[in-house]
Parts: sequence; C-alpha cells; structure tokens
Amino acid sequence: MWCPGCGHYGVLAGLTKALAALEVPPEEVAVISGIGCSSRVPAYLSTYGFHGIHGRALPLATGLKLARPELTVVVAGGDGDGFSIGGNHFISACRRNVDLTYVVMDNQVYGMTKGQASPTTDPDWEFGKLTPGGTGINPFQPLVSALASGANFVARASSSDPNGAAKLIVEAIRHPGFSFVHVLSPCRTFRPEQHEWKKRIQPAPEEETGDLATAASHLFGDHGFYVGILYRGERAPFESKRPPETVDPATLDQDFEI
Ligand SMILES: Cc1ncc(C[n+]2csc(CCOP(=O)(O)OP(=O)(O)O)c2C)c(N)n1
Ligand code: SF4
Repeated sequence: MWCPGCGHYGVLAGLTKALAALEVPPEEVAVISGIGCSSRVPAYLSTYGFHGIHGRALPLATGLKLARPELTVVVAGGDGDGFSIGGNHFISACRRNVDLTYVVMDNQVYGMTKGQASPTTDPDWEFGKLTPGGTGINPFQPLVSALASGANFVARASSSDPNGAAKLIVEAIRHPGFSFVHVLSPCRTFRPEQHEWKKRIQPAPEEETGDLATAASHLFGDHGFYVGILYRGERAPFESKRPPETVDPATLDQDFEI
C-alpha cells in the first residue's frame, strides 16, 4: 500500500537484510506494530507478526517477549504511532529495558491519515488548512528522550541507506535490553522536500560511547542527520519474575480474601 518512493521501502529492505544476516528462522521472529503506513511492515515479512493498535505496539511486544523470551521480538512503527499516542509507552519501554528492538520510521508527519503534524514536525511546517502558520510547538527529541529514559542502545539510520540500516539493526537485535533505532524515512507524498535528506546524511563524527553524559552532549549538539550507534549501555535487561510452576491458579484468590 506504500506510495512509490516512500522511505519505508528502504527500512523494510534494511530489516529484511538484518534478519537474513542474523540467520534467525522466520518462525523464531515476531514483528509487532501499531497503525500507520510504517506499521504495515509485518504484512511484508514472512516472520510472525502482529499489526496491532495505534500506539500500543510496545506493550503488546513487551507481553510477548516476557511470555516467550526465546523469540526475537522487533517492534516497528512511525513517529506518530510511537511518540504521540504511544509516547508514554515509549518512555516506559526505555525504562523497563525488556529485550526488544524498536525501529521507528520518522517522517515527521502522519502519512496514513493524510499529512497532519506529528510530535517531530518542525514548528513552522505549514500544511494547508490543517496547520496554518505551523504548529508553533517544539519538536519531540526521540533520541535524547530514549537516552534519558534508560534505553540501552540508541542508534540513528537512514532509509536511503538500507545496508547501513541493516548493520545497525543487527547490532540492535544482538544487544541485550531495549534497543532503539531511529530511522529517517521520508514521506514522499506529504513531505516531498524530505527527498533532500539523503544529501545531508553523514556518519556520526564521534566514536560510539557507553557514557550517558557524553552521548547526551553529542546528541544535543548534532543537526539530526548523523547516523550510527550513538549509545551502547550495559544495563541488565528486565526479566519477568514468574510464579513457581507449582502454584495452583485456583488457590491464588485465597490471598485476596477479606
Ligand atoms: C486510536 C487511534 N487514533 C487515531 C488513529 C488514526 N491514525 C491512524 S495512523 C495515524 C498516524 C500515523 O502516523 P505515523 O505513525 O507517523 O506513521 P506514517 O503513516 O507516517 O508512517 C493516525 C493518527 C487510529 N487509527 N487509532
Ligand atoms: S503517505 Fe507518506 S508515509 Fe504513507 S506510504 Fe505514502 S509516502 Fe509513505
């Protein structure tokens, strides 16, 4: 269903190449999404997938990973899905640090619903009668927010370089804990000017770091087009504390008798 030239094709290519490089059998991978053009990704893969509810991909994926820890669970979606209606789930997933890889295709617009401003839209971007004069609202900063909330791996990629995106997604999937890959993925239809992004993409000048303050200072100083691994931490992933197998569910309500 994607428009010709949509950036999401490049992200799909990158994700497919990453899964092929990791040699994980398709039946051991689940790709979970919300709603949006970007969230159609599971439909184009031969892995298991779940095309879920707008903004709720992360809690769905968290439940799946805790119930089936042996699966590789990737979450995919857009900036509207992940940072607007799903914004609090994004912060909670970074804090909780369940071993998921979250790939966000950021085109700074709601593509599927025909061009409304998203949390990452520049304040002066005008789109006809929808946002006369622009929103006037400061854009959300996904990478520094991920860092501040506790994400264990933070990277930026570009859909114009599917091979580069694939390498970063491989590293993200291999890294234990919550890994966040922010992909600049132009919307050809509602933001045609984003076609120029590919000329601005360049490798991050600094080496990757495991130091939060250093990563934050790089991110606050960058112009939004540096790609690469920007932070790789060592926080232990969240593990569920399952009840002992011997507990009889029928006895559980005794604890709640008053
Ligand atoms: C609860 C709910 N609210 C709103 C919508 C309408 N809706 C569908 S997709 C979307 C935004 C999609 O934007 P984004 O996640 O950035 O993805 P893109 O289409 O740009 O790839 C919205 C608001 C919905 N489907 N469900
Ligand atoms: S509307 Fe934009 S994001 Fe959606 S498929 Fe078309 S180009 Fe891609």
